[in-house]
Amino acid sequence: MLPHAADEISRDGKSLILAYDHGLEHGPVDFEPNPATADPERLFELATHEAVTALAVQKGIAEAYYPEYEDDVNLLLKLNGTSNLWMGEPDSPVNCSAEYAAGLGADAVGFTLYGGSNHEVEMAEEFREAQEGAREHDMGVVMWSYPRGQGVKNDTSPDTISYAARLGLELGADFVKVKYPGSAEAMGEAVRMAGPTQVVMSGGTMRDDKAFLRNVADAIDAGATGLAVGRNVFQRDDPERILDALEAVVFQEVDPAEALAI
Ligand code: FBP
Repeated sequence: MLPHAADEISRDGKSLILAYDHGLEHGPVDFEPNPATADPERLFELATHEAVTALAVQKGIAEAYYPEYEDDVNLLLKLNGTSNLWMGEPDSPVNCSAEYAAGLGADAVGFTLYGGSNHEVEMAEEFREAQEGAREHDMGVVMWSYPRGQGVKNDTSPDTISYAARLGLELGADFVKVKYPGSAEAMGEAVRMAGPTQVVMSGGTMRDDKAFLRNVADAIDAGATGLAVGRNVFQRDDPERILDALEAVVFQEVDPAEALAI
């Protein structure tokens, strides 16, 4: 049974978070494959698709666009984020408080933690503030748990991803978003380490439909409860088509090959 706060951005215990913080994290280059997606309105429209349980955006986008969509889209507000222009040790400045997110109507908050970075200590302290603020306002907490920096040799090795998943549990996240560790077995171990914290798989750079859906199905089979995906949806020519297939694979557990034929 999910805590109420986590339930807000799930459906039947599964979640499909559409991530759209790329304008900050990577810059306009991520919109090049599908130029219409530079307009946040396009993503809010996509987020009304039945498969999408929440849209993750930064504060400025939420302020400008969410009022029009608050009845149709669940808002996952990222509280920190960093640009690709930053060349230092991984860090992610906090740009919004949990209180402010609640005022914007957020159902959940998102927070990036770079375990292993020289900035891990400050980031963990900032996460504490975000997590406790979210609890006060009955909002779910999603940790983008991305170990990287000087202390991390391989940021997608099974051991690293298991540790990333465990950080979510230890620090009080409802969901922990991790990169795929390369096999269903390793994903299963990460899920085990996360205990009651739900593991959602990160989308990554764009892959062909079949490979991507197979990867998603493997993660779900291994116990992940969904995914948080950006580029593998919005960079496609027809994002609605992949959302239809994801609805089948994530929520109906349809085989990927069959889902593509739907
Ligand atoms: P994708 O599905 O496009 O990989 O997005 C997931 C995400 O976590 C985004 O929320 C974020 O902008 C991006 O990946 C960060 O990726 P990285 O820091 O690895 O470049």
